[in-house]
Amino acid sequence: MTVQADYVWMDGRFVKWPEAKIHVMTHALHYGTGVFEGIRAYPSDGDLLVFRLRDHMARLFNSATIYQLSCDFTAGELCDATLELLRRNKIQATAYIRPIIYSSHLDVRLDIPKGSSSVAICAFPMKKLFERAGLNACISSWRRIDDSSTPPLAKACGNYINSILAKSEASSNGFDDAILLDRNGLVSEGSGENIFIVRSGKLVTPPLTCSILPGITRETVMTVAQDSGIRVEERAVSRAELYASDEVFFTGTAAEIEPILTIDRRMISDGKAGPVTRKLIDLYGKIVRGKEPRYTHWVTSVCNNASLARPLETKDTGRGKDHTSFISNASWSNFESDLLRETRPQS
Ligand code: PY5
Repeated sequence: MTVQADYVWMDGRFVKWPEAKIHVMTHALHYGTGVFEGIRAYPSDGDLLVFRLRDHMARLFNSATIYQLSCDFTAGELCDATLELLRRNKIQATAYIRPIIYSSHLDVRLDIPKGSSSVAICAFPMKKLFERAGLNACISSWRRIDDSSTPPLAKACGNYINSILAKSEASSNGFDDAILLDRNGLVSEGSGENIFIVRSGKLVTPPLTCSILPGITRETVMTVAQDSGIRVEERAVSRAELYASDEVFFTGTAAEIEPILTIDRRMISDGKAGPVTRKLIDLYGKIVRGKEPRYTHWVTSVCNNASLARPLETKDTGRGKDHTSFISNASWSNFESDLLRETRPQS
């Protein structure tokens, strides 16, 4: 699969796709010094709707802060640039959007000098991530990176070397994707997706302390499930518990909600997508297309340049009061209490 469109937005300019190039000595190419986002847009009633655009840009700035990467544009300006790029590329099909802030200086030194980063946005048509509906997954022999080395909380380019080791191993062994365990052997996430299990009608997902990316689809599913009366629990999940779950699914912007039918060749329940997963897939499909009135604040219209529910503010920095709205309050407080537990001296 190669992707393509007419224009790429680079540091404030619209550049023709074949001319959107960088030098081979670019720091980010050698050292992975960049942070990025994956965002989707869906066609709906002659319009194109971008899903949780502001939340993705907020996470981008959060990741940039962790690596001290500067950006000459505000989150609001990047949102506006994304909408204009989608219009210029005349995209009418399901699309994927890739903003990236990266260290663009040409040097071998490992530090990132102030003002030496660039920002670009690509937007192109992209259908499903997985060819198959319902996945055969395996537990990776590679462990997930963790907060003490390269924090998974940041969506940093370099982190993906870990995902790529896991995904390549899974593919070469005939699986669709890998599930990584964290340094303690607990379930963390997929190579590019968060993971949920269903037990007795309740949703369970690993907490932020299990080395996960705080996924925006994860937060969406948790909110929507709770609003629909499904109980959601964030807690550690063991490898064996995965095998014995009623249902297992991945969530991610690119993957959307994807059922996992087997893990390490063990069938999950009857080997078909379960009722909770199917219900969430159905709801998610409506929400991203602006068909669920309760969640229209999550979609931004490309035609009208605004959220269906409230106008887009263009002058925020991405670090405003709601800059962590992509992480639920419950996730943050679980994260904080787990951290306290970990750092408290053992009696
Ligand atoms: N975990 C990892 C390691 C991810 O890369 C992703 C997203 C997620 C979880 C899910 O996060 P979100 O729901 O916010 O998308 N992965 C990218 C994506 O666009 C890249 C996949 C190829 O889905």
